[in-house]
Amino acid sequence: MTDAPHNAIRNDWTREEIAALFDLPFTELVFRAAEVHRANHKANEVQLSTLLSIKTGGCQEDCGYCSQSVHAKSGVKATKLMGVSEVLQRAAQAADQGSTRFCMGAAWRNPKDRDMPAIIEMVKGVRAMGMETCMTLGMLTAEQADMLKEAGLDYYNHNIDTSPERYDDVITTRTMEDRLDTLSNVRMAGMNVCSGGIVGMGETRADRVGFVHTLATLPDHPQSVPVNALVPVKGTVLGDMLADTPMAKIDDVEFVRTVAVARITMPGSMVRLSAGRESMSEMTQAMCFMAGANSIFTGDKLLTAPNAGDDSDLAMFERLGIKPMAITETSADVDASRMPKGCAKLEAAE
Ligand code: SAM
Ligand code: DTB
Ligand code: SF4
Repeated sequence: MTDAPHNAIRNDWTREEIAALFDLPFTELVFRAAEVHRANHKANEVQLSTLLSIKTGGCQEDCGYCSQSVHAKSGVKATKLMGVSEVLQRAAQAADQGSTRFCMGAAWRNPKDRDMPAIIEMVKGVRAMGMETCMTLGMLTAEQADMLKEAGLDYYNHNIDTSPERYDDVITTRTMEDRLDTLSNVRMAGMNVCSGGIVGMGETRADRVGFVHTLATLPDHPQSVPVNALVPVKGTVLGDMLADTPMAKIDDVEFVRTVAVARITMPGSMVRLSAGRESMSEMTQAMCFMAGANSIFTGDKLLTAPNAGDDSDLAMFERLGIKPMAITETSADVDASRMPKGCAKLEAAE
């Protein structure tokens, strides 16, 4: 195992090294992750991000976890792309609630060229509010990635979702290679890459090793790594599988381990405790923050699934002594001194 300094960036991690991290005694692993976290980030600050589904449902892809796939019987209704003014209104509300990051998601295999003008207006409008922008619209061509960069998009989210070995059991309509090509287009356009995946889909420890290994050995670490716990949705292949085999549900200790290993192997990245917080205790979330998670999605909804609300998150932060993070260092042109309103709320309460 490596004795490298806590801020050393390595892209040559082996699966054996990553497996050895997962195998550490739990408190030893979390302690090491906390050391790396403290050397690279403000340990008691967590970013508040808001998600908005700008185009819901009716997606042709067959991702086995997703309520928005036409192949799922989840009852999610398909909508058209939301208008620019409604998106900006929702972004303003998010800023008001203290979010410094606004993520817009569309249930598409890929954006069509005719959608790009509206998408670009959304990026420009949200950015003008001083928030960090992220979009997740499916696969991107190099040209579309350049257009989004030009519009000022800070991050593009496209998850690898799971290990290369497990991938084909989860999605058949696009390959892991397709996903890596999109990540390459985003990176080449000069945007920050946001890529992570889902744990708790009935995968093995070896799959979680392969998942982290794939991210940690990319040419550059994704600047942002969302770690989602599967939100089991009735009518999806994986949601139904989990309902039938409750033993497949990931336990909290293993979830925290995954966060810790992501933190140790990708020291400079934002590690985002994403979907699945609703079914986690405050203590499990606190362990995730200890192990290096430094961002959450707040608000009462993710894309289609319910989420813990703003007020309960601020109350949790207050109990844990965590401050909402101002804008992150990776979105260069946004005013770094902007204080989210959530901070003001907390300070007033002190
Ligand atoms: N359609 C685009 C795509 O898949 O590229 C963007 C939206 S998609 C919903 C974004 C990510 O959300 C997925 O890659 C997956 O990792 C995560 N996700 C979707 N449904 C989930 C669920 N039920 N539980 C946990 N994570 C989920
Ligand atoms: C990511 O990794 N997690 C977010 C974001 N990227 C777009 C999405 C979570 C979706 C959870 C299920 C839902 O709301 O439908
Ligand atoms: Fe479509 Fe994205 Fe859902 Fe897959 S995860 S079905 S691509 S919306």
